[in-house]
Amino acid sequence: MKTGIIVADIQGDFTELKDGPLSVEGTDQRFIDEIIRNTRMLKQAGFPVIVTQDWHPANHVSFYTNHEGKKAFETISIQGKTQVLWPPHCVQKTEGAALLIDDELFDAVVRKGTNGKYDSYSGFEDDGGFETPLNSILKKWSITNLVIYGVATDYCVEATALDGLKHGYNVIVIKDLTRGIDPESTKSALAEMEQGGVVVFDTIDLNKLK
Ligand code: VGL
Ligand code: ZN
Repeated sequence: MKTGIIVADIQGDFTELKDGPLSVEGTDQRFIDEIIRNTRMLKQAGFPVIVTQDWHPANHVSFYTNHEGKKAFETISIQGKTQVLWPPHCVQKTEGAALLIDDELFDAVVRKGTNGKYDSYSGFEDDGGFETPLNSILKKWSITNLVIYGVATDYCVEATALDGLKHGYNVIVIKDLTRGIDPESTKSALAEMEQGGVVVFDTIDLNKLK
């Protein structure tokens, strides 16, 4: 059994701290400091750390600005799937897409949502079924257990956690180190994860990790 840490989308555009266009409630300085403190602790304890990074081209399908007459947070259907139309965010190479975690605190970055045609909440694969390098990195490092936290609980964290189960990993989500976009869907995301077999802890207890 070997545990790997996945820190989801800690980027300025998702935070109140940086006044991001898609800022998630509760992502203030204190929250980011807690993310950094815990990530440093886990890294120092010897766990490999992988961060995901939402990384969209400017013409990305999920931006409402790329759909005439649509407003932010309206939904459309793409190939039978509901797509939320977001304010433009995490555009490749922009300041808002940058990670708020120092390079020395992680071992790999997995970028997602890089194909303009597909959204990708999961760190494993996008809505078109194209895989990121995440699974092969985890396999290469013989990781069997995942600890996931970051933003957003109801999108990236949930999708990555459920995909982790699907790929055969044991998955733990740390509730106090996640923040969600919508209170209702955040609540149901936590319930769905637990029903699916994700273990939800409030905080990190090093004694419970292997
Ligand atoms: C995400 C909204 C838009 C996420 C990405 O990964 O949580 N949420 N893009
Ligand atoms: Zn996105």
